[in-house]
Amino acid sequence: MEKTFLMVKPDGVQRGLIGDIVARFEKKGFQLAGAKLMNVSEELAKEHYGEHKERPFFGELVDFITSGPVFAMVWQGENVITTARGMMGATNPKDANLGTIRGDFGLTVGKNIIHGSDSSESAVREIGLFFKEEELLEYSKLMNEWVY
Ligand code: 3AN
Repeated sequence: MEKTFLMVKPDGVQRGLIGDIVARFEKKGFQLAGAKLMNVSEELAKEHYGEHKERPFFGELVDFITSGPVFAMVWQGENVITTARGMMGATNPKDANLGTIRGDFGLTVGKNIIHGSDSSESAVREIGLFFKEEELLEYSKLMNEWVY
């Protein structure tokens, strides 16, 4: 099943948006495979944002993502990579449609609430950077007498 890496950034955690963001992906129908609240080390931040290392905002990006806890997640389901990007909205919240996470909650490109993998290659790379294999769970919906 297709998987993607999503991360509520420090601004989203500070503003108490974890629950709202998780709820959106749950309600859409995706399945949570792993999640944790964690601090991002400078080393992990530089590795994660490696493709931006020549960009003028690289230092700012690393400082911000290491500035406080993030909520890292792996979600799975059909077309989850593309659909999650759509649910996040445009990189710059000023261009993001209302109804998207960045459109509803964000103001500036530097603090845009959420990260999501942009391709299947990025998803594999980023899941591997943030999660150990044993932290990702495969489970099916149980048909128990207490689920109705
Ligand atoms: P996305 O997160 O939508 O994939 P990218 O990969 O282009 O966007 O950018 C990675 C992160 O870099 C963004 N989430 C944003 O926080 C930051 N960023 C992008 N452009 C700028 C910019 N012009 N100034 C400051 N930060 C930026």
